[in-house]
Amino acid sequence: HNVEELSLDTGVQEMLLKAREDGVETAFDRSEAMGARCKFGLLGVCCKRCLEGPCRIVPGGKGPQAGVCGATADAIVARNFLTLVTEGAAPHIEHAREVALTLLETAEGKAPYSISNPDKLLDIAARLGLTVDGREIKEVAREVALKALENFQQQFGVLPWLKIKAQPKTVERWQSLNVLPVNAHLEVTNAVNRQAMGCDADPVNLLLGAIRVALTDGYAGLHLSTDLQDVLFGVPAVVKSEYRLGVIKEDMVNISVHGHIPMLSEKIVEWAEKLENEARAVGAKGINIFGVCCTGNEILMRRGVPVATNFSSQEMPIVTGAVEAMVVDIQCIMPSLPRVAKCYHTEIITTLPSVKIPGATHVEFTPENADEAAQTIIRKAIANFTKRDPAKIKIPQDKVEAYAGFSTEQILEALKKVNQEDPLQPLVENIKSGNILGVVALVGCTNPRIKQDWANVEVAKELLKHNVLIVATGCSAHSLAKFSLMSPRGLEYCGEGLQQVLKVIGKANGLETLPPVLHMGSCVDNSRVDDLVMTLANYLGVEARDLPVAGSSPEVQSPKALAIGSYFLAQGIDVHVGIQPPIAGSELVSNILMGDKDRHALTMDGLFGGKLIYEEDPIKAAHLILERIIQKRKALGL
Ligand code: BF8
Repeated sequence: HNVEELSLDTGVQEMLLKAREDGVETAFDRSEAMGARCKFGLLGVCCKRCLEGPCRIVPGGKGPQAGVCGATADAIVARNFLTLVTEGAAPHIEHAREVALTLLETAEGKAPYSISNPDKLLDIAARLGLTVDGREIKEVAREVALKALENFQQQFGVLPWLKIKAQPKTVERWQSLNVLPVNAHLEVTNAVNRQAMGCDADPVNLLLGAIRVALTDGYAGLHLSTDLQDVLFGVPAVVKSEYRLGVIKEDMVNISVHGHIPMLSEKIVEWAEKLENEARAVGAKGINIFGVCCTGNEILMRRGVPVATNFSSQEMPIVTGAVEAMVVDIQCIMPSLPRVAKCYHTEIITTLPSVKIPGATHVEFTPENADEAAQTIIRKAIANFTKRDPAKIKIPQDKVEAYAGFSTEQILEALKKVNQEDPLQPLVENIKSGNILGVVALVGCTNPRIKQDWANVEVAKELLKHNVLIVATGCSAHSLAKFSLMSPRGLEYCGEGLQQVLKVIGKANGLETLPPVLHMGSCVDNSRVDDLVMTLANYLGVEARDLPVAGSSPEVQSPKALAIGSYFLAQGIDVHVGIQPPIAGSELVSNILMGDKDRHALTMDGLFGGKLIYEEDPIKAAHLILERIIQKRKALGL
């Protein structure tokens, strides 16, 4: 393929050409070499849970219609879907547990972090029913951390974080369908257990099981991570930064942070400042930290650190020949990184015991040794600066400006500048009048199966044209930022009504305009999207499922995105995916997940109020989303 067909990002195109010249294989090459994907896998009808098989069902009745054990296509597809959602939820749950432990160790003085946002801590403590008056902040932090850890321990009752966040009426519905989670470890074990050979074979029960895991993901994964990270590192507020490979600087020690956990990246940023002198001593002008993937989002949102690139092109910073170290923690890290780095002087540094890669250096990171680990990593990078091969250096010049930092708290602050007493009133009035037709969260990944950034950007532009306000997270947010949708320049893509609203709110805040896409953070920060939806729903006295809102993940690759999507479905929010989910091998499962409640007896739409929409064409997808938004508006009498 021509590089123009592989990515919309010109810097990535340039580096793909360089990789070819340097003899480096990339994810884009491997995707092409993989050829057409396995049909059975795409349909979800392959089962390899035991040693009787692997079995596969041939669609259309022309071969085996059940596995050796008798499992039908419906059971196999539903079980595989549950597997994906579980594999998506577990990483978020582990992430949240690590943050809770870090908060505990911080409160006990064992880890070198501080409580950056006592207000948020006190708010959470109050919601949890803890006594806060007259108590030391560290004492409250310790109790909140212990309460957070109950999300992984309690044997009875409902997940504590769900209880403090969800709407009572929605909780009743979940209760009646028996999908309320008890604790995160129990739910993951239970989900793995029911998928096991000879266990749950009822497709409906299995799909409800997926919803139960998705709710666990939402509350014990996403919400818990964001809340406690905000307590430790601060609630994001508007920042201006830069995007694209042009943020890599030729005359500096370049360190890329890649992965998901801010405990590590925050420390790297902190120590990079402190060790600038050592970088100067080897002839560099200083230390330049830049982000890749979601940890990039975390330090962008809170520190304004620039972002080089997103998932599919994570190998490209190395190809510039100017990156001294790529530090990784967990999730979405391609095992190919050390192989690419071998052609250059870049050192790939893994940091956690559960994510090691052959060819990488391992510097073990724990909350307690965070300062030492960060210093070791930065000193390794500084030492690598002198090993550069000038003949191999080529950095794309493109970079663009972007605004980020739109936590729910920040959005409310911005709205207060328009109406101090009743900040939501202007937003709601504009939704009622149609100046804002609805709100869509553009979330999820990029995927080497399709042209990088293209579908994310096209869906967004089409929605903006129809006056849909967009919030974004994850790698999808990176796509939109790279194409100026997070800067005032993005205004030209918006319909008139939306333009007006963005300008009014922007002016009240001393800006020319708000950007048309509001960056809400990393993938765990889809909790912020949920917070925003809850704030609106509670203000209007309706449920989330009644609002003209939707989620869209045009370039999804990770099961994590499917877990998050299922969490939105459970809330009654429609979710679009632009890559075929592996469910087409069962009509029953497809109808339950994607069908309309008026046409099928049993659907997510009927049970919860939201459905899965699969459409690869971004323009058609945008219109399917718009149709549903208009339906929801009508039901609200708008
Ligand atoms: O958690 S968007 S490719 S980096 S899975 Fe991964 Fe997808 Fe990026 Fe962040 Ni989210």
